Amino acid sequence: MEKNTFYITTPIYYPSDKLHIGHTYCTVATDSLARYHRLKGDDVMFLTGTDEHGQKIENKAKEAGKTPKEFLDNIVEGEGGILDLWKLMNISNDRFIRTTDDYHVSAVQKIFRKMYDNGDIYKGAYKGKYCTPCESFWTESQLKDGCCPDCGRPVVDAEEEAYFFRLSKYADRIQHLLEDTDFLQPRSRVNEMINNFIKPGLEDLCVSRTSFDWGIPVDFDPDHVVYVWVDALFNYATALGYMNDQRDGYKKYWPGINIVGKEIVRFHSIIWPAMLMSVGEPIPKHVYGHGWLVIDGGKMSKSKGNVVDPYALAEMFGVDALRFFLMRTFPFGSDGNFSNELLIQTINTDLANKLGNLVSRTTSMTEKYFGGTLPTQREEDALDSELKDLACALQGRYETQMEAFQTHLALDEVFKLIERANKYIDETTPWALGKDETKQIRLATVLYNLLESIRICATLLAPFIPDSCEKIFEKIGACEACRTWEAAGQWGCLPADVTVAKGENLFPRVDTEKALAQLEALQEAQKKAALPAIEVEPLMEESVDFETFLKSDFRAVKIKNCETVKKSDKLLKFTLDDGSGTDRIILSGIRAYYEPEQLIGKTAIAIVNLPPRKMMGVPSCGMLISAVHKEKGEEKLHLMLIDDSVPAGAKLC
Ligand code: ME8
Repeated sequence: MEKNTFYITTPIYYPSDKLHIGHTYCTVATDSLARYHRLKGDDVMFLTGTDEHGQKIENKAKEAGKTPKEFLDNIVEGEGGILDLWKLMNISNDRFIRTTDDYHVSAVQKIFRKMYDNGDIYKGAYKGKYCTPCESFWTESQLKDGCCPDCGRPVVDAEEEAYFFRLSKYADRIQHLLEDTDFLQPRSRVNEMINNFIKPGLEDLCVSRTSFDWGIPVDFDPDHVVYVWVDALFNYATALGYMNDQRDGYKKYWPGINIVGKEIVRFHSIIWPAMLMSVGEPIPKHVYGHGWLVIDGGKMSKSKGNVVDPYALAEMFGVDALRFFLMRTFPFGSDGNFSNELLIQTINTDLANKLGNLVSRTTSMTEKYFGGTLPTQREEDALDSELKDLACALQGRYETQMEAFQTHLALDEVFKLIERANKYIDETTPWALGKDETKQIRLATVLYNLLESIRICATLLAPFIPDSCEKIFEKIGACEACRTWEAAGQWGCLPADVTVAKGENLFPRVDTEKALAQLEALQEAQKKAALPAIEVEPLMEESVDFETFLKSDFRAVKIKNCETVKKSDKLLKFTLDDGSGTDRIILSGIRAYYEPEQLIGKTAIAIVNLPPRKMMGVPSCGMLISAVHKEKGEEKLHLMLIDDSVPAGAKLC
């Protein structure tokens, strides 16, 4: 029988920085959907990748002192880069596209030309509002409080010669697509698109730029580079060989499903189908706009220093625990508030207490009472049917939710059975049966029912936590044939004389306090790392008149003695030769930076005509001059020391 094909994609992420938990969330969700379809026997093509052109990347590379390609290669393919992250997270993508790949570059040039030749792209002049970080042009009416409606940052007036795509021509067809079909999901996103973008009138879209170089050149007008969205959106097609012969599968897999975050739904549900209509290709089956993971109600951002690092979390809690948390906790179509407490709570409640306990109790009792292998006789009881009925109905319920992209609800269904099975243990009290010689067959029946429930749950959990489910299958003695989609809909697949192996604990409980402290320390370190390497105070805007300046008497001074000040951990007391013949005493708050002995005999600079000021009971007559700056947020101070050949009392002018 020919398999159904299933094509699914994540957005292609900007490799301008390391990816964070938000990107990981989308990729894990898409991976779970891809794995679910593979489990069902579909021929799956799962694509992810990176969106590598544009001004932001060009600027970042410059900042790093690298060429864009060097910069990108490091972030994408380098150690700890994007490919490594997906490997770590057990992402099962079949392909990975980089928009700098040759086949994509030449295909985009052909696509651009095709739209130009058919009259959908024309040359004009762009005057508009431009958001540099988002690389988006906006119309006045789309701005929110005069700022970019996506990121809220200020926009600038921009004008340049540019090519335009006739988006307006497709307005009616797009409106129909959004309103009358199930193309865009969840449905709640449709109104937003209609009200914010279609109703105010679709304007033609700027699709080329001349103000930066890091992009795909328009081959018939090389002053222009293809502006980000034509380049980015068509990745989903070129990766399958559309307009190139270096990749294949377009005929087989197209059209597919694009999973995207809510902020790029506009591009995927309006611009993307219009461009496909223009080149005469089928539009995606669905675009699904998932919600954001937010922190304290706001978006994560590097500059706020609140970006959550998936590497650190996976290392601390395990990859499957992190995957599970992301998929179990946040309803896929809505925003969700990320917190470390919630992560730990989910691991402890669902994985350790519910699933982990069920597996370990069942396998350890099978070992304890039957040496690991169940006898084959059975003795049914009325208590069993409720568990079995729930287990047999699970697959259908799960499927309904998965087909509707309601991954969190699919997990809910699985956990209903897990919870029911734990309750079944309490009801049947196998430990009591174990003590009674005459109840051995009943005990074997109870344990078999539990193992079967676990098998069905593990099969349906496998798309979410594949490695852990593999281990569960090993523990409960499930053969390959017991792990299939078909078997998940049937009761009684495990052999009657099944052999189990308890083995190690799958999901150890997390010590909340310890883990939270560890995470906090990690986040502090991260915040610090995000601080600028060197920070100096901005120059003063207020000017000082020359006369006033000349009144300051700066002198070279020799440090005759330097000592700490009793009861002060800040001050050093300096005895100075200022050339006058009388010792000068100055106190300076630089104890944290110098040992007194270090400074004796050195030549420094002091202002000597400040009025004396008492500190810790000692009058200080003047001030020593230091240079200060911040390094990674930490104050640094350098006492200004000058050449020892300068005599005491020499005036600085
Ligand atoms: O927009 N919560 O790339 P990008 C949930 N290159 N998901 C999040 C998230 C968060 N806090 N932050 C990011 C781009 N994401 C373009 C896409 S596609 C042709 C071009 C996820 O690196 C979410 O899926 O900014 C979002 O849409 C995507 O990362 C944006 O990644």
